[in-house]
Amino acid sequence: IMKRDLAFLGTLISLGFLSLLRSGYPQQTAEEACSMQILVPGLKGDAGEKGEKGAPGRPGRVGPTGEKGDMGDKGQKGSVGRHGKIGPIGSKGEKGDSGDIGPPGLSGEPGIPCECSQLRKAIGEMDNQVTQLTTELKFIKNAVAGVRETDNKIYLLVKEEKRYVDAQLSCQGRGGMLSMPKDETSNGLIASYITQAGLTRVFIGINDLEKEGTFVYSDRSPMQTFSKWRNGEPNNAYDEEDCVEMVASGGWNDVACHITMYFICEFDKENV
Ligand code: GN1
Ligand code: CA
Ligand code: CA
Repeated sequence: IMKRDLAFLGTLISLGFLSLLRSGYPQQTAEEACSMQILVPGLKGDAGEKGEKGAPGRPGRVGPTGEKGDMGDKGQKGSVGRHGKIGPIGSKGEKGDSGDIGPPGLSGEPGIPCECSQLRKAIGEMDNQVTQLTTELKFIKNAVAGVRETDNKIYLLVKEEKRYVDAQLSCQGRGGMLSMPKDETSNGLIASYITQAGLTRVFIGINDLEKEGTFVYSDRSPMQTFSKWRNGEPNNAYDEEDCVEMVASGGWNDVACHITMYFICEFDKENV
């Protein structure tokens, strides 16, 4: 306690004393009262014993906000979150492989009963018509057009006397070639054609124009194992025989290309 406070305490004690005198002793004289007022502070006493420890004071005011500390260590991984919202529809993917073949379908409804006998009759009549038309076509081909045919070729006798090269050009102009007998069947057919026409010889499509002694067909294909040379042929008589004729017997003979005679053309049926 400071000195000033002690003086103040002294004044208080004096005043308290005065009021005590006034209340408790009303018979006191004015003289006595006046003398009591001349009180002065006494000498300071010896320091008292140290008092007991006071009660803890009130909590102080909240301090200012501290500075931000360093970043702490990374925490542990959290648990998986909830599913997010469904995203937008993606673009169309590529076409997948085709699936396995499915099981067979159900049986169909029973058909309407047909008039089988009538149909058989109609089919029979059509068969007859086909046979008759085939015969008539054969007649027209042979007698009118004057051709002969095998399974895949048609042969035409052209009764125009021409040299070999012109005969070949004539056949090509009709869409064919000078006839090329490459087997016994076609050779025999051409031979009978010549005979039936009452002829003795025709040009066929064989020559050795390119290389003497090497005979090829008019389509430039080489002669294979089949040939029908007459005895002593080919003889290249007079050193000028590079083209070939067929006589009525079906035999072949090399002759000069510049002589003229009838000829037989052949056509592929698939080109007709
Ligand atoms: C014919 O003209 P000649 O008889 O010598 C034939 C030849 C035959 C020969 C066979 C144009 O010749 O090609 O190889 O007979 N010439 C003609 O004997 O027909
Ligand atoms: Ca020759
Ligand atoms: Ca000859």
